[in-house]
Amino acid sequence: MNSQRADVAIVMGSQSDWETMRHAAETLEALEISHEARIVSAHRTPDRLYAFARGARAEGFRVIIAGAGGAAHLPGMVAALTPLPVFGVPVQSHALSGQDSLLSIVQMPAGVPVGTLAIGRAGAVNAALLAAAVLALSDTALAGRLDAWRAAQAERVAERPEKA
Ligand code: RP5
Repeated sequence: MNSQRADVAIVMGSQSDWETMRHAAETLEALEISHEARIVSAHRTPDRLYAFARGARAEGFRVIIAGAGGAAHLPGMVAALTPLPVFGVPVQSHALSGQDSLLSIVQMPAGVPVGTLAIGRAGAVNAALLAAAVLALSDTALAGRLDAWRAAQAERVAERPEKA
């Protein structure tokens, strides 16, 4: 195992996905969870995909967040190749507003699960929060930070709407 290992791998199909997937990275940073982001394309770099997914557990990753758009095969292929939990983020595509991404990721066959999140930023943030919840099961300090994050979120919600 690499001594520089990170708990969470964030993989994405293209540089263009970073604008969405950075929200997962920022949420993990806010919770002080170690993570590493990589571009791994199911279609353009299939050998890289195979090597990453096959080696992810040995690299020390504990959870994988995979984001892709369009014909979004990355999360499902990663899940087929690793026993680690995989959370899929459908990136909003130009042609079909991410509905193609969502359906490509969510309709996995029984036996190969991908926890599929919402399209776009909300999905990226929530994938990070789910990764945090998984890791917090065996990390009481992180569980405390996650509780504090949720409390701060609640605190920011006004009881009444501001009227113009
Ligand atoms: C997918 O194709 C990527 O995940 C990305 O969302 C989409 C478009 O990629 P680019 O053409 O912008 O590189 O593989």
